[in-house]
Amino acid sequence: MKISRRNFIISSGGAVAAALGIMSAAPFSNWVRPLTAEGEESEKIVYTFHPPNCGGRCSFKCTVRKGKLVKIEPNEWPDSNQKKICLRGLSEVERVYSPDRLKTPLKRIGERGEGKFAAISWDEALRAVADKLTELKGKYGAKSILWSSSTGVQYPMNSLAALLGAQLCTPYNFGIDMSQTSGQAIVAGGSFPCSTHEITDWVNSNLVLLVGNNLLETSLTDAAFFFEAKEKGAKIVCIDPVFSTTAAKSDQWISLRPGTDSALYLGMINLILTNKWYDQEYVRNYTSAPFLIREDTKAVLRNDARQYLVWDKNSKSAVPADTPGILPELEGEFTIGGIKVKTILTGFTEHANQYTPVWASEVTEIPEQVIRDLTREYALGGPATIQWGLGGPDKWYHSDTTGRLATMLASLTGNIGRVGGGVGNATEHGASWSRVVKMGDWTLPPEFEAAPPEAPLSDNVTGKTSVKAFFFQGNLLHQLFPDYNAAQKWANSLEFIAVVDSQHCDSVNFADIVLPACSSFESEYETAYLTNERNHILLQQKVIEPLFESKSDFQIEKELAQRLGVDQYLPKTPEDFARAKLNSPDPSLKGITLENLKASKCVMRLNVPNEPYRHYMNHKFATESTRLELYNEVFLADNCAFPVWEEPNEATPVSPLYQKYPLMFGTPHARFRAHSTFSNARWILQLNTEPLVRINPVDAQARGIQDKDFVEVFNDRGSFQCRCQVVNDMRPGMVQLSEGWWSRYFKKGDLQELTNPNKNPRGKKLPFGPIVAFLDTLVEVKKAEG
Ligand SMILES: Nc1nc2c(c(=O)[nH]1)N[C@H]1C(S)=C(S)[C@@H](COP(=O)(O)OP(=O)(O)OC[C@H]3O[C@@H](n4cnc5c(=O)[nH]c(N)nc54)[C@H](O)[C@@H]3O)O[C@H]1N2
Ligand SMILES: Nc1nc2c(c(=O)[nH]1)N[C@H]1C(S)=C(S)[C@@H](COP(=O)(O)OP(=O)(O)OC[C@H]3O[C@@H](n4cnc5c(=O)[nH]c(N)nc54)[C@H](O)[C@@H]3O)O[C@H]1N2
Ligand code: SF4
Ligand SMILES: [Mo]
Repeated sequence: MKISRRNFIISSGGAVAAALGIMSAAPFSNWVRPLTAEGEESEKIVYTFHPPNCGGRCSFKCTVRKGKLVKIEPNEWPDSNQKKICLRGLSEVERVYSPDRLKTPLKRIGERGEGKFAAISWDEALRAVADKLTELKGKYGAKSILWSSSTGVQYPMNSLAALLGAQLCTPYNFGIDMSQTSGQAIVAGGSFPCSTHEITDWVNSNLVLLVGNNLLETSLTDAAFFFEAKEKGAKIVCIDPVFSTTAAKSDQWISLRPGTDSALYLGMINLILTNKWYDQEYVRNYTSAPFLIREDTKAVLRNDARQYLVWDKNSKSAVPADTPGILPELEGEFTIGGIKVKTILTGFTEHANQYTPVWASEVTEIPEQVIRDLTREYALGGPATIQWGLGGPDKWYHSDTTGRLATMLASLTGNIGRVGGGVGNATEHGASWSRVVKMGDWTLPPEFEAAPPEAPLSDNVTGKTSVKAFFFQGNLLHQLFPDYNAAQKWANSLEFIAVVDSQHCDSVNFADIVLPACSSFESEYETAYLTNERNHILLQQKVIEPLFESKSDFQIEKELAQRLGVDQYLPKTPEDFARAKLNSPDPSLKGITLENLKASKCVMRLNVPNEPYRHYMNHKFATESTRLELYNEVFLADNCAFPVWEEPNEATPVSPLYQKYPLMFGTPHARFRAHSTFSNARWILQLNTEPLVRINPVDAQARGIQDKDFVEVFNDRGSFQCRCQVVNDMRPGMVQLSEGWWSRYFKKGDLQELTNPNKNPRGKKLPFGPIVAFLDTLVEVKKAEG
């Protein structure tokens, strides 16, 4: 039965009822009965949490009737602000039973990528994996096995990687989401991601700058905090080449040429330095501004004891920066022992002279007056916070500089360590007390350790690493490798691939052996996994029995380990694992036990203050100087000790490719999915039916393209075909299609074929490593033939 959108709305009171109504024509009908059946012995309520990497982790109240999941509702939280759910969560009632579920272990019988498999028994599958891994380990060494898992996987089989000595690639080695954070760590120090203030602190800000951050679609569980801040008077400014959902709800939208956020920041820094809009006392005390740069070597001047020197106004001499009672000069040039030096602030001001607001306006295509007004408001109207997205400005060849500059802006204006200030990524619960709790862990004997990755995950395609086999949980090959054709070629060259997933996602097609995992609602064990998010500890429980022949990741790891003879080192049950995580002296965990969690509907608040979490309030920074560093010698050889403007690697009019491929290709995150997860959720596909590549009317007209035409999007790396959507909310010169669509929804090809694999060599010096520049991509579009 096909239901029109109108019928869909008329025939139902709410999304769940509607969806269930539709399903009444489907085989599920016998388990969707009126709720009067409540109280029947066969019905029970189970609490759990939802794990996809949407930035959420909502707590769920699930109704199970006769062993089937029939209803999902938001659970109550101790902190009622957190009680949330979204359409994707509700849609799990259908997706859990999806025809795309992997039902049995599979053995590949066709070519890699072809998707031809034969069902085999668990014993055969596990034996095949264990034998192959043992063989390759013997032949090439354990490092030849690459081990990894998609984001959102609650039980990465990292222990088994360690027991084997395989190369373990964690999200820190993916080259995503940490690019600006790397830049931030260079200025502010530390290896701590997302070092900013909890979003609930925005109510204390006068200005919130959302830079390429579409939180109203990508951090749905934070939407209420956005509106609360706005109601309390924070001015919200959204900087985005697209009039996004978030831009539409902000107080001001500033459109810019994609990939030019650094130029905007440099223009702002120019204005702040030349107008002396910086916070003098803050800059003197907490930043490297008064330190001295040697004219000869460009190094920062230090004494023999490696102490940083400043010019003391009182004694008119160079003294260590932390000498009590001194008044460090912020600006000026001096000669010390025959060496000419100038303060970092003076050097920075001279450096920034080239980045005038007129220049910034030309590069970013933001009107000059807008840059001037924004800068004045940011510098003088604080507290203000810069909140970057992990999609927009983070996935470019030079995104580290973008994060560095944002952090320097906050440093100059005293917005780090100030209530209502901050810089970083608070959305997707990036900043909360949860991030600083020291959880316990399951420990293995010290002789077992996974090997560190030889390269960032996607660099393996160069063939220069020793990898011969790839074992992963999830959709890595499709999601985390740019230039999908090159990734496939590499995958085809490997001796062995095993994939563990609950759904038949694209990466599964490359596996030699496929192991069917449970969904997050299923387990062999009453207690599944535990997580620490949003200032709470959440527990995942068995809601229903494993469907088909699926097994939990825990069970798969255990049974594989048995065949490899190392299972004695693993926890016996997931409950042991959860208890190990709670076994920590951290006072925030006091009183939080599995028993208490179960009695508390699987969600307990950490023992943490009610105040929003705020990083750096003590103004102690984990840099070498313990200050915010405005000049980074580590980049002297790269000619960017002070950050410089660099055009994007590919997506710029100055690229030689631009003549052939004049459109910048954005792949934002969709509210309908978490990456590729929910691509196949049939309830959601009724609202978001197919990939529609977005194109501006100017570019569409120039190519004779009309709304809903089938188009081909292509570059030298690959192509895809799907329908287009002609839209007015996006600048000309770019096209956009949300990432994560499974290949089968395209008429031909896949968007991931087009994305840019080039990596900035500077990336090797970054605290979180090289960056995958997904957005730094040029394409052309034409009407598809046929
Ligand atoms: N619904 C949903 N939520 C998610 C996810 C999901 O897949 N679906 N994924 C989660 C994860 S892991 C991540 S990393 C985050 C990502 O979440 P976001 O950071 O919000 O990422 P995007 O939606 O990719 O991009 C945000 C905005 O950046 C704009 N943009 C593109 N290029 C530029 C640029 O050069 N400069 C600027 N200023 N803006 C630009 C885009 O138009 C877009 O509106 O979302 C998380 N939340
Ligand atoms: N072009 C482009 N590509 C991008 C991005 C972009 O902006 N543009 N964004 C990137 C970003 S920021 C991110 S974070 C990544 C996300 O990419 P991934 O980390 O791969 O996340 P998903 O696409 O959600 O895929 C999760 C897969 O794991 C499976 N899975 C989920 N839970 C479990 C579990 O518990 N056990 C097992 N065995 N399997 C499970 C799901 O069924 C699904 O197939 O995508 C990246 N790719
Ligand atoms: S998909 Fe994310 S936001 Fe939606 S219910 Fe699940 S955890 Fe919550
Ligand atoms: Mo991400």
